[in-house]
Amino acid sequence: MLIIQRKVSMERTLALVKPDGVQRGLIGEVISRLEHRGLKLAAMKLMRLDQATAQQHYGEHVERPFFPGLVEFITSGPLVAMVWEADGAVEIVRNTMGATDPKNSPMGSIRGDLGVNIGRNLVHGSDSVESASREIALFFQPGEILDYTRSNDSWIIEP
Ligand code: DAT
Ligand code: MG
Repeated sequence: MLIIQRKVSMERTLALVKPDGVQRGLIGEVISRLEHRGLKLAAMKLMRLDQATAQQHYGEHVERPFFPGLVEFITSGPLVAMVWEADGAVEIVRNTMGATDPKNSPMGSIRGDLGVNIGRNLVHGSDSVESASREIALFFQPGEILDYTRSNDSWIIEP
């Protein structure tokens, strides 16, 4: 009997190039780092976030003093929203981005190499699988997230 084994669905995470990254011409740099790492791009769009979505996205920080400035900043211009896929995508994307404050972020990380200020830290990555599914649903319709085969997968992931 032939048993067709479906591949276990890969972990997905939301990544953003925030408005500072777009204005500084760092969209390609961020995408390159995530692509070169071996993550697989499942969705991407350039968009401007409205107030309500921004407040929902950063809902966990609503009581923090930096919240109004954060919402103003994230809605201040276009950003690039992406869904990246890998076994452990949440952790891999967070590690590739570095610490929240670029001052404490190691060299080699996106924030450590490219930023100096916590309020202009260029990128966002979901902090857990639960946050990822909530955030992905805020930014993307299910039909905008693509499932496809990448021909070099066996050179990145041991089958
Ligand atoms: P992260 O983006 O690493 O998940 P977070 O969820 O704690 O960090 O905070 C969300 C964003 O809010 C962060 O990317 C930058 C901003 N932020 C966090 N702490 C801040 C602070 N103390 N002052 C100014 N902005 C801050
Ligand atoms: Mg966070």
